Amino acid sequence: MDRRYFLKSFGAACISLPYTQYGLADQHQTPFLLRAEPGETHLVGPDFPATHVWSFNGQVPGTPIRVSLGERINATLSNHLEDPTTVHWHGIRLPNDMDGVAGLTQAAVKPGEEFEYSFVPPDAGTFWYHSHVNAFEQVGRGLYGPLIIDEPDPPQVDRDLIWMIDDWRLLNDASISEDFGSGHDKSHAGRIGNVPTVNGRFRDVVQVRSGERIRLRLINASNARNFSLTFSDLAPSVIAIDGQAVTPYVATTPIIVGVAGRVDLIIDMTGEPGSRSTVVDSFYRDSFDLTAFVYEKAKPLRTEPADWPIALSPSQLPTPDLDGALTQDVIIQGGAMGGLNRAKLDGQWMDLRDIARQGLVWAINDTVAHKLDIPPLIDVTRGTSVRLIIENRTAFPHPMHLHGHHMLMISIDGKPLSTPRWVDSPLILPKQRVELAFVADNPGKWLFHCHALEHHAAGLGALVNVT
Ligand SMILES: [Cu+2]
Repeated sequence: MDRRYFLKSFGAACISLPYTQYGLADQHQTPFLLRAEPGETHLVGPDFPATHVWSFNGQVPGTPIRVSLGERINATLSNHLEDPTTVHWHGIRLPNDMDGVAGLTQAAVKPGEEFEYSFVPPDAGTFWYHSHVNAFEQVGRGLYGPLIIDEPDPPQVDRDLIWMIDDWRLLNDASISEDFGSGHDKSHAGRIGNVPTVNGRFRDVVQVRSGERIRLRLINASNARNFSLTFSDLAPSVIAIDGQAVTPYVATTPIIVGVAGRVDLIIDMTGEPGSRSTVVDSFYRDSFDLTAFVYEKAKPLRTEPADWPIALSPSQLPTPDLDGALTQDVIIQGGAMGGLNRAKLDGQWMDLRDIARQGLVWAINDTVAHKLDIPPLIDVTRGTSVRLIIENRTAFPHPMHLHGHHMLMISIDGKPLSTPRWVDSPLILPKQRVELAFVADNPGKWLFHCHALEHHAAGLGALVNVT
């Protein structure tokens, strides 16, 4: 297999006309039905065979679930796969027994069985849902979809678009490479693929009208690929990160969308009719065109950009008490070139080479999380403010996802952020030291883990217990 085949062979010249418009039809029936089932989809375009995927409702991304803030989500997961599965509602502060982590918050749903999820999301914003059983394989095969909670007072735009970005490792016949969870992926950057898609399409484009204002919701559903996006001559304003409002700012540097992260943008389409604006990723050494906006030839919708306000209502999250907070160091160790020699497995110190024989290579505070019934890293009573000091002593970035809560990012490498921001999946770069804080106000045992899915499978996780 040539991992660069698709990116090399189908360069920018290939982006011309849309072969389908990136469209995602919302699901309106309630309860929402999520059939986990095999399916086929043309990820790489009509000139290639369809790719055999696992999906929610036969499509990748799965059907968007969209409700208004305050509305209850009732969703039936119906498992038509040959493997057990669950649904995790990423970024939603929901009751613990609805969190969908097999073996921790519920039993995995067996083939032929169903599970009813029911909860009222407390926050508006851009979220997603995905399998939480063997996620490195199930999410990698397509078991995910967007989850949008609409604000009562959203900023006015002409169109509200979702771009669910994924990264597939395909063979040259467009079939999925079956090497899920390989030792190399576990110990290095995770499963980095060769076919980056937007809404399940490689190198498709989106048609826009000059002058229109778009809200663009970026969701990174990749196993392990992070994105750093530029929008050529456009000047996107960031209005939310990980579903939570930020004070709007015009992005002057590339927009980082780490694994599992979300970024909401407002973009005025300022290009000329008939022109194009390319969206380029440059997170890794080789940059590539992810997609492009292609302007219709029609005359501009408006000549001056709209002057409508773009700020979202501020987040309604509990503010942590930094002075009274419990401080917890979270030292991420291991992996290739990480220099870790020994770690604890089941409380026993072991040589990392012996641990690696079990497919485990990462640790937090010297402890390898190889199963879910490990002693919690943090064990607090409800309402406790917790300050996390995460130190990445490895050679790879780690998107660290905390379930059931949002965390306030306070500082990076000792430098306080001018405006702290709420996150649920912050990307911690190699050698970085990031300070976060949250109020542990949601009772239950919650996963806190690297969302580079192969890293989690290889021991990079911990538990937070709130009683
Ligand atoms: Cu990681």
